Amino acid sequence: MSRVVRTAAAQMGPISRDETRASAAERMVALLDQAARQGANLVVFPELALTSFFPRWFMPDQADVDAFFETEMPNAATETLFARARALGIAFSFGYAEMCQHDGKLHRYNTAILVDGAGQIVDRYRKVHLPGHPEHEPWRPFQHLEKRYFDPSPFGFHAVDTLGGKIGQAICNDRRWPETYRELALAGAEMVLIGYNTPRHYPPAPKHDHLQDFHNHLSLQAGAYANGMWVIGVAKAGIEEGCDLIGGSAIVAPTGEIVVQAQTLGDEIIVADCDLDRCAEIRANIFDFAKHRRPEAYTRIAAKDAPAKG
Ligand code: CDV
Repeated sequence: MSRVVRTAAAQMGPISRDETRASAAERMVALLDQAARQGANLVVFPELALTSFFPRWFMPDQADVDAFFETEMPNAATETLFARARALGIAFSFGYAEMCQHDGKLHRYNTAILVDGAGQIVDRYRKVHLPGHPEHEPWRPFQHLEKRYFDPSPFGFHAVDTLGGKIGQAICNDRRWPETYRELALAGAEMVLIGYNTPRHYPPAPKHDHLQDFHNHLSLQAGAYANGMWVIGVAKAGIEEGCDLIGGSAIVAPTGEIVVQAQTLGDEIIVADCDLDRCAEIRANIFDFAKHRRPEAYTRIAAKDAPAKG
């Protein structure tokens, strides 16, 4: 049986601070329709797809922060998106700021969900690697307060059975960490969906600004190749509230090759036929984990102590 997932990466252009969730969701429906016309079975949207990337603003009043969070999903703003995808039988994923209760406490996560073609949420991933800083740093041209506004996920990485294979998710900064892909590969993932919001300017190391697109593809391609899996990288791109976000959304094959890449910094669909059986090209050869992996030599990887300096 064929295990080809016709996958659309649905890059989104900027979302302004005053754009409503309903308007963002309408744009997502338009992209979904476009992907459906191209025969897609899966549509992948970016990180925090319903709102502007709000961690760029210091908001002393928690109520202003909480206004960017969703307490249920689907909700009034996204109901049409869920309904349209279900009518078309298309699976989709997107990121949003999630406020929820567990362990008797209130939590705020940077979350991505995967919804199957029947409209069921089959995976909910919370971002593990939260970049940035917890306190207001006025010297920066813009803030990156993910460490202040979100809890780091205690749930780790996982892969779910859907679309005829095993699919995993990660979010933005996670894609730079080799551990993300290896954990997902060990969980069996054959495809990883990764939305991102990446400013071109990185205030603590501005000399790397010209490398942002390179580092994006380097990470996605290395992760795909070293683990023999499909990686779908999807940007929110363009000038968002004065902040320049890179594009470069890409569908990367298990060989590490970019199969298709976005050409704009706006709302744009790119589509590729992702044959999950192609994972074996790498997994049955150079990265045959069972034959060649040496976990006994990797004990520092999961140790909690800080690594030796120098
Ligand atoms: N949304 C992100 O996680 N952005 C980070 C920035 C801060 C570097 C990223 O890794 O792209």
